Amino acid sequence: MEARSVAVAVLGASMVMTHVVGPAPDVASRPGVPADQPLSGAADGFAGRAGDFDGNRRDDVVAFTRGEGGDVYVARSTGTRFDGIGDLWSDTFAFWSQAPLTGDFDGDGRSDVAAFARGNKPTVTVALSTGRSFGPPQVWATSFAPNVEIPAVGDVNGDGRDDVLAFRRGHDAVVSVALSTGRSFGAATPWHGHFATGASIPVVGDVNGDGRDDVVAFTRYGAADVAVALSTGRSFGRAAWWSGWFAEDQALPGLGDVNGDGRADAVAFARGRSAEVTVALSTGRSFQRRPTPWLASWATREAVPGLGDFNGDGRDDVAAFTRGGRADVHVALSTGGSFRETPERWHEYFAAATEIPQPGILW
Ligand SMILES: [Ca+2]
Ligand SMILES: [Ca+2]
Ligand SMILES: [Ca+2]
Ligand SMILES: [Ca+2]
Repeated sequence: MEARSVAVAVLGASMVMTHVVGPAPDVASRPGVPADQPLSGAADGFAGRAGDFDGNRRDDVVAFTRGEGGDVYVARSTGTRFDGIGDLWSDTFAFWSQAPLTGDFDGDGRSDVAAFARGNKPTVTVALSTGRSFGPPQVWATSFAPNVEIPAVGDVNGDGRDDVLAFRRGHDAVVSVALSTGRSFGAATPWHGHFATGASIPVVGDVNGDGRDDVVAFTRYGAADVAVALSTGRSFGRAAWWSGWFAEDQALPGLGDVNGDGRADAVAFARGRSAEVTVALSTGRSFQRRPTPWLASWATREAVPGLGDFNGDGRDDVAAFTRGGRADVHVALSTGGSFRETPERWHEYFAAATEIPQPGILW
């Protein structure tokens, strides 16, 4: 409580990114998203799913200050809002421009956090949830997601423990996986030789509902193709087109089971002028040919959208983090056929300035 109050006071005084800006990132973590600049463009980014840090089956939100401070705040869902304003769950996690993601890496039902350093010292650090805080940072891998590879999290072999993925993209678009043993990540293993090429955006989710997370690549822009490679439990199979037109231009793509049938659906946040949210439900073999608008305007301007089941009804909802000086968090709950915005904000001060919220699609 105290630490957060100080941050609030300082932020109110200067209205700038007080506890994010620090000395320049060291060389090792430099290829990541700069800690002291707004996230934008298509060159680099990452996206994470929601975490349930206290294990009560409602997804919560987390914010990483990164930079020099490495503070991590959690606000737990009550089902109608995110509770708490100073809940510091760690003060030594995810520094500088590391990419912070969530996942249940030890499979105890409570979500943990992982930080990817990338660059030329590609360490992956994990802090396990105790249900009330994150434990000490532990190095779970020393050579995973090097350089500018895109990190992601998912349970690709379906054993109940989340694993880590790295997408190389570009021409040599290898997808690497390191399986969780519950105490560390195993060796990086190629699970696909050519997936999410060029500047495609990779997303991880269980699109066919078999309990193993699959990989999806969105080309966006004028092509707006969507490719899927299903997990066999040991690798990702041949890529198949699941949609010929979804998430065009600079729309931010995500995956979430928005209708609660056990299969992850495709969600696109247009942002910009229209800011529409479009859904293409998974049939288990493809995404619906005719995507439908589920919400007219969401996550406008620079707000960060995210997906998670915040009220615990089994259907994924959408969040929007305004960040900056306002730092509001809004939620629109899934009805199974649309997203309905709740009249009240779910938090009045969370993920301020350029803090990284999760769940968040940060491209
Ligand atoms: Ca929870
Ligand atoms: Ca696993
Ligand atoms: Ca679904
Ligand atoms: Ca829900």
